[in-house]
Amino acid sequence: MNTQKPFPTATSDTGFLQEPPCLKNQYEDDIVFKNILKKSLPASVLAEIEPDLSKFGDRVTKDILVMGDNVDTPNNHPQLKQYDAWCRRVDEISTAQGWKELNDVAAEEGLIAIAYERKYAQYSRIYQFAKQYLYMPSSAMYSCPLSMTDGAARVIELLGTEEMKNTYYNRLTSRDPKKFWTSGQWMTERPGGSDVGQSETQAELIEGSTWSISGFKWFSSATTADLTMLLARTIDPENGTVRTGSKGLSLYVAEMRQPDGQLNGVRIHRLKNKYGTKGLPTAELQLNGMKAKMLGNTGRGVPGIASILNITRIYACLGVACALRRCLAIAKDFAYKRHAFNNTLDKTPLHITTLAELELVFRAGTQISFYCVELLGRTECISESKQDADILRFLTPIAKAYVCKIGVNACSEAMEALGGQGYMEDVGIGRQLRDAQVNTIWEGTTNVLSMDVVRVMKETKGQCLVTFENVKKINRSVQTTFRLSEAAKSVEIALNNIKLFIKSTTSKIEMESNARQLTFALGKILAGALLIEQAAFDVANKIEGAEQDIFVANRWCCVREFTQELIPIDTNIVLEEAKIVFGSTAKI
Ligand code: MFK
Repeated sequence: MNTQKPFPTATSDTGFLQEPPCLKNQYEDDIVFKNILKKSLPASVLAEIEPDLSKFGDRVTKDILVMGDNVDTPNNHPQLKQYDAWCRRVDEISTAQGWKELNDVAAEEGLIAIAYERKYAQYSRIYQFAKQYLYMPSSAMYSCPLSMTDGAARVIELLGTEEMKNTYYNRLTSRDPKKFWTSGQWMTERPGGSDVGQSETQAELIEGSTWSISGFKWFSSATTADLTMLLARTIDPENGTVRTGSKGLSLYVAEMRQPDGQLNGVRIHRLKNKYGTKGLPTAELQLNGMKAKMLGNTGRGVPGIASILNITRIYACLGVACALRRCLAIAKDFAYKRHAFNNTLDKTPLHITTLAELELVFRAGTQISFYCVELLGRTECISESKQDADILRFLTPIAKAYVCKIGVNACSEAMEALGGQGYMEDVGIGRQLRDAQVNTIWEGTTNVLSMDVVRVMKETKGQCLVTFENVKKINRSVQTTFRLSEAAKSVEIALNNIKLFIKSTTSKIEMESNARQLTFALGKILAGALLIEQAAFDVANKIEGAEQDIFVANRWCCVREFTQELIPIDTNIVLEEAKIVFGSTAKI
């Protein structure tokens, strides 16, 4: 008979009988991330930036995490004061002290500046996003204004006047917190956020190059930003008419406040009550005569703002990958400490199998994210990189749609790995999950992005799939690595399946009904190729973690579902069934 001494009496002072998980240095503790950097950066660049990354990896577990916690404390959530005591309209948003501090940290640490100083040419983007990767999970969504600031800086660099570059661009890319400005991006209106062509806001030329903008913006994230990029329907100064649809929209830039500190024709209608991203002020705005300047040409607003979108979409993709990394850091440390059923969880087969599956998702998502970042850097810094730009155009919607979708589900699983403790707010997973969820939605939902993938395929007459020739190249280069050849073969088979599907799908309705499956299949294949490439690189360079990476690549690519990922739905049957279940008699 097993016996033991009676337990001491549990009281409210004894606490949960569990050593809490702890966060280690988020750079030093993350071999996956370190190996991606080794693969994507010249050794000399990595050697130069590594001390900064290590220092920052420590900071994000200390003072920066405290700032993020401060932002996420319910009493500190943004508040809107619309009137002062004398019933004068003031429309002031108050934010947490941590929110202001996170802004200053972002400037000082060069979270935007690094990309535009271009000290390391195309590799500057990797350095910058490496710091974003560390910052995001601790920043309580300050990464949202930063992502739009980054996109705004790029758009001004591409389309701005000299004056805009000397003023706005310099501020957006400054390292001095006193000079540093952030930018919002206002696109979504009452008719919706996806079908931008229905926008109602209008712009009228009032004098010189100054426009007056009026309308209603339904979602303005980062309402406390200093600047904003917005779409509006241009009233033709010659005949006073407007063009309907998205071709009637132009891109404008406006300062949030006038030189006297008053809001620039903006009324804050109300703050949004969101599911997550609680510390981030998102508002509905009434614009009445907001003074603005046009950026780019009349009627080219959508392609103009797309330069911002293509950057914020990469932030969304990486944002989910690093949120998952944070969840896993907590869940894995917990697994070593938590005793249950006579063992610690790390010795429980089902527990470690579950966490290992999540680790695969994290590695896949991080590989895809940094591949996009690498392409972004090349596109910006290498003048002949038209091919990289085309690849990036095709991969960005795939990356965001796929990584956000698999990553959010994985964050939810990671929460479960801590049982009831995982569901507790202060443990740190709840915030990651809630905030990660927005990334599947904002800047293009999964379905909108899947339709974008189909659109690019159509526009390029399938040429964009040449992108995936790169995947083949990656694979061919590792055929010699015996232990990866099966995985490489799997990738080829899956890719051929996709090509067959595209060739045999001639009807628009069939292609659209399968757009999600197609996008996810492309994402999965891309991840497979990148995981193989990483493993091959590690083996060739005798890098710590090579053995693990070989297992990861094989586990990702050599399962039956991988080659069968794209199982097209039979449109006729599915649509008919869906209509019956939905109760629709509409002709589709
Ligand atoms: C973080 C806190 C969040 C708080 C809560 C937030 C909740 C959500 C708030 C939001 O609503 S976020 C905003 C979400 N909206 C979007 O992200 C837009 C999604 N819709 C799309 O992306 C549509 O595909 C698009 C608006 C672009 C469709 O517009 P059009 O005009 O019907 O499409 P069209 O004709 O294909 O594209 C017009 C031009 O833009 C074309 O160029 P050309 O005129 O030269 O032919 C396209 O090639 C170009 N274009 C479109 N997308 C592009 C692009 N160019 C480069 N990159 C892209 N991604």
